Amino acid sequence: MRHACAVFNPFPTFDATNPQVKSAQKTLEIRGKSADVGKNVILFPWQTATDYVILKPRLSSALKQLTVCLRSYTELSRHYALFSIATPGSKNDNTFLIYSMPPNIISVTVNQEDIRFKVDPEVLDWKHTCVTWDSVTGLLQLWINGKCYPKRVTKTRSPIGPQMNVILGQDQDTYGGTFEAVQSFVGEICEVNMWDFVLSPAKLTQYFYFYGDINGNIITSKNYQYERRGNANVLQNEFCFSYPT
Ligand SMILES: [Ca+2]
Repeated sequence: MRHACAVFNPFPTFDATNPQVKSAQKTLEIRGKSADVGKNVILFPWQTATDYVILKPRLSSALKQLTVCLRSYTELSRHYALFSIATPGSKNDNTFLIYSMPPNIISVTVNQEDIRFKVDPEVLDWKHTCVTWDSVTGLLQLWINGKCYPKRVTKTRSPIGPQMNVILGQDQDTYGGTFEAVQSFVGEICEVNMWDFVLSPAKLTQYFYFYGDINGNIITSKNYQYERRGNANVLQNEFCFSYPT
């Protein structure tokens, strides 16, 4: 039987010549999102202590400033690690950690100093998170979905690295290890970028609203340098936003 209306599948197999993809890209351009919709999405399918991705930042000296941005999508209502940096020689190694504590707290730890931001409650949608930190002033900013939460200042002023392990999907309690399944991330992460400077408010806002040419200078989502472990998987040419929005 012939249907009166074609059923539109918003997530067809990515093919730039596919009319459905072209149509979706057109709509996205109208909505202010770039036609460059095919992204590398990292999928963490299960709660384990063995699934994670190691990112390889390009670093020659310790970080005096940093910005980390990423998008995430999860059903988790328990605590989970979004982004974990550990450096050698420390026991409980939260050198830099973005740790979500649903429904409305995000902990950002810098050099073991835990700063808790009160945030809007989590909803079941893609979430854009950016954190910036300046070691000279201690200024710490958390941006979620283009909203800057009240700025904080850390007591710690020690630059980070340059030797470091950057891990997605788990919280490092030691350098490169000692994970707990109950703190693991389950869901999707994409557009992970990191800079060795503090991005301007204009750039941070732009990167939330537009899915264009984002290219972190020490970690870039354009071309991840990574190793994956366990069942964590990198899917090519996926969407990393809900459709339609
Ligand atoms: Ca832990």
